[in-house]
Amino acid sequence: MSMKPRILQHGRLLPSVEQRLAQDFDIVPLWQQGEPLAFLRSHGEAFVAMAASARHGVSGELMAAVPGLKAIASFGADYDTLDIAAARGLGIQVSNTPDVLNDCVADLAWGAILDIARGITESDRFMRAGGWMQAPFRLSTRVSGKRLGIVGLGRIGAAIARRGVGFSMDIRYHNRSPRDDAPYAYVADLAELAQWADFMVVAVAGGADTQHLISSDILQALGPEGFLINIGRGSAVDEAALTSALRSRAIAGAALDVFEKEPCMPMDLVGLENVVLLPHIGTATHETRIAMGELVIENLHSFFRTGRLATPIPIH
Ligand code: 8YV
Repeated sequence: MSMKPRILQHGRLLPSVEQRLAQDFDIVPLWQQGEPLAFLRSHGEAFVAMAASARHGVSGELMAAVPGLKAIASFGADYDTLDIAAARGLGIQVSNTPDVLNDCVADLAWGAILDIARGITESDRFMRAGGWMQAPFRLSTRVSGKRLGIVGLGRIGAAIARRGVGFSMDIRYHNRSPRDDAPYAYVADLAELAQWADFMVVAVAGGADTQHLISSDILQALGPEGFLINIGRGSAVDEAALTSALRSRAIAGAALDVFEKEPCMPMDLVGLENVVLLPHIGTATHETRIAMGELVIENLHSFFRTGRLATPIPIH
């Protein structure tokens, strides 16, 4: 009999992370057991811990089908796809993988800001199509020294803001409440921040609290000179309103790493030049994905050693 603690794994992880998990734990991959709920009805009692991923999420129904479940270690910073209320009700601890991904997500946010303002991928398309032979590329928009509005000054938002200092940006932010450790001006009214900002970066988590926070009114406030960058969650932006704002040039442009119904996006965006489209790659570097995997493993070890996860999600 294996001496390794047994873990239920829900959803695939990076192959290297799965290999590392298998070194330390006896993994039972749920997706290989036929119909998950039927499998759990007969075998659910064998598990106290689960490795999961923000991409696949964990429903309350699945949690309830594992009667002895005490801990879920999820791969990803956000946990909008996990039924946290159900976990609380069932006495299940949940961990995420915060901090280790801040830098790479913030780097990508800056790539997106520079791209949409300076037309980097657009000019790449222009080069490949032989456009330079016909005429010089269009003029673009300066970034340095402009106004940067951060929606959601959490750990990722703060990493984005710090980089903005290097670009001599004037930085303000909107949050549910001001942060006393932030050296940037707090703007309580999101529409006011949008009106002020040249570049507005959305770095909020998903879920009911932020659903369509960026509404058609906020886009109107951002205005025809303003750019929207979203590296948080697609659900935070009203995508239909954004698509029409981009089409009518009610805003100058957008760079999007996240969408409402991934891996789909509104096909109307494909024909627009004033949008940069990215396939949810904020955390997708070798280094960050490995660090996220290590943190999942650390959480599981901590749970089996002490009964507590190492990086439990914050209690709201
Ligand atoms: C992806 C993310 O969800 O950490 C997050 O919240 O958005 C990303 O890391 C990742 O694919 C997790 O599976």
